Amino acid sequence: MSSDGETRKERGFPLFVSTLALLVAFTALLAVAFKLNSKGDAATPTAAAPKAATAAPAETEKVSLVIKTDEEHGKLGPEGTWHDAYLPADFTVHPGATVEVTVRNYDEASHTFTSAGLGTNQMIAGGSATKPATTTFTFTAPTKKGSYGWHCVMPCDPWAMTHSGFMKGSVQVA
Ligand SMILES: [Cu+2]
Repeated sequence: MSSDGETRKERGFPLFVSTLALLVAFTALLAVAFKLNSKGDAATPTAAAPKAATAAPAETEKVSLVIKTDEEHGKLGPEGTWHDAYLPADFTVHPGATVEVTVRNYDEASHTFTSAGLGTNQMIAGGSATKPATTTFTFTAPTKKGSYGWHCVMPCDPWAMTHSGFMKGSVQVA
């Protein structure tokens, strides 16, 4: 490596030019940034839009239930007999949530999902063992946490209608 004066002088000029170029580039960048910034200020109303979007979305919780009959071995009772049942009969939702319930009924008879506490009295259409009928309904979960009972008011399986976990159950708001 040579370190004489001539080499240093030769090196000095390109260094000066590149420094100048860098300075010009930096100034240009600053100018663009400033321009963008002032543009952003002008567009303040549009910049507020995403804020409104994040506050808006309502929380929707989806619940899927199936109804099967005693003949389809819906649910075995503790006394050893099969019964009509909502599967599952109990589920949990969050306070204040919009709950979308989808029920696939494999029973030819119709049932209901009735609950004064949840504000629901939904008829569930009859289907068949091979082609279930699908009913979708929505309710708003109470804001107060707790256990909310529901039951089926259609005369179906008398034992199931009086036993929790079959044609009645509870929704936990937690
Ligand atoms: Cu029923």
